Amino acid sequence: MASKRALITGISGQDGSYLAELLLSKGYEVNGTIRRSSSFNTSRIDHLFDKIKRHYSDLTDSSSLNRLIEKIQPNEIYNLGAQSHVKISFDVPEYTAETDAVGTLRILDAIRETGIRTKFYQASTSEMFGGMPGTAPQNENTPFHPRSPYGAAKLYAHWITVNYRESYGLFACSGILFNHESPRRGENFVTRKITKSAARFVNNLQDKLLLGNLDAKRDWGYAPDYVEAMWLMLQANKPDDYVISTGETHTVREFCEKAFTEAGVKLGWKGKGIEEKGYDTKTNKIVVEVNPGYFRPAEVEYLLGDPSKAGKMLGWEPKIRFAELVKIMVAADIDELKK
Ligand code: NAP
Ligand code: F7E
Repeated sequence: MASKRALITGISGQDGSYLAELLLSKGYEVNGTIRRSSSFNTSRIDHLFDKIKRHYSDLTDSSSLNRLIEKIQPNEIYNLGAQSHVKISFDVPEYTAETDAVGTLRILDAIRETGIRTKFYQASTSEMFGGMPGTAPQNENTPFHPRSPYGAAKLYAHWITVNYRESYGLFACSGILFNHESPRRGENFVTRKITKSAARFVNNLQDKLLLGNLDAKRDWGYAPDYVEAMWLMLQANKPDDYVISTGETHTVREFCEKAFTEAGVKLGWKGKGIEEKGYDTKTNKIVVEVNPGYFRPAEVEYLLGDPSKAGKMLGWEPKIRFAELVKIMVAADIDELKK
């Protein structure tokens, strides 16, 4: 008999899959929501097929959420489901708000209405800070200034989580997580796009990598470390909000250099702005070009998190940092090609 029951929205995503593995290793009964799709969308959790319970649901559908919460009576709910792509949120702002903002309210209200005693984790994000000049390193007291429909929707979800904690005494935590990556990262996020391209480039499967803003700085951590922080938040004596990050920041350009170095190619750079190009210093072949199509209407230029509260209160710290993260991701993409 499992010790605790968990419900994870977005179990088929990067974090959902790692969190499911972590909770299974701790003896939980793991339930997760998946969406109906015309093509398979469960590749990250197929290896857990007979260990987890999967349920069709959607964050835009209150009745399915109410029914599931009532039926499962989870001890812990992790709300990881989201339209999580910042640039795409400018194209589908209303859907992003429905899923990421109102979807969170739907779960909180289902908990309140049913009166079920459950702990709640909200997947908040450093995008809520917006990386405004003079605010780094960002911590739990840094003012918010979202720069995208995604950031704005997540900020509503953050505050409604805090509000339901303060209004109704729910054990509800908001984890303000900075970017975290892994070999399971979606292929249209910049890190995975780069590591996959580096692997393909050295195998003569790809000629060029087209990127947007090379100067943006991110505090990139490792997803399996970050799902552990989610769990720790729900094991604390009292609910609270925490920044989770590595305390190290790098540009997209640096990520590129490191990834190509891992794949065996030393990159050099020439030109400025949209004319900037990355080239293979051995052959002079152009490898990276800037394509303004990847620019965003408003950019978050600089993120650097201060995770000291999580260190002090939860005993959490990142195990994997930038250099090792890039190494893990490039090695995984090279291995993938060998298969
Ligand atoms: P991800 O890989 O994009 O996974 C998102 C999950 O949400 C997927 O399972 C997706 O299902 C599901 N989903 C999308 N729309 C939904 C809807 N309408 N109803 C129900 N589920 C829906 O994201 P991630 O990187 O694992 O991130 C997990 C959570 O943390 C997200 O809320 C994200 O916004 C947040 N976050 C991520 C980071 C990061 O750096 N990774 C940092 C801070 C916060 P499909 O598989 O069917 O698409
Ligand atoms: O962009 C720049 C881009 O899409 C990172 C999500 O998980 O983390 C993620 O959001 C940076 C940006 O992640 C390309 O302009 C350059 O400055 O990998 P990304 P993100 O927008 O930081 C936060 C914490 C979340 O919560 C989100 O859910 O890289 N960039 N060239 C590019 N970005 C992409 N995607 N593609 C490019 O070609």
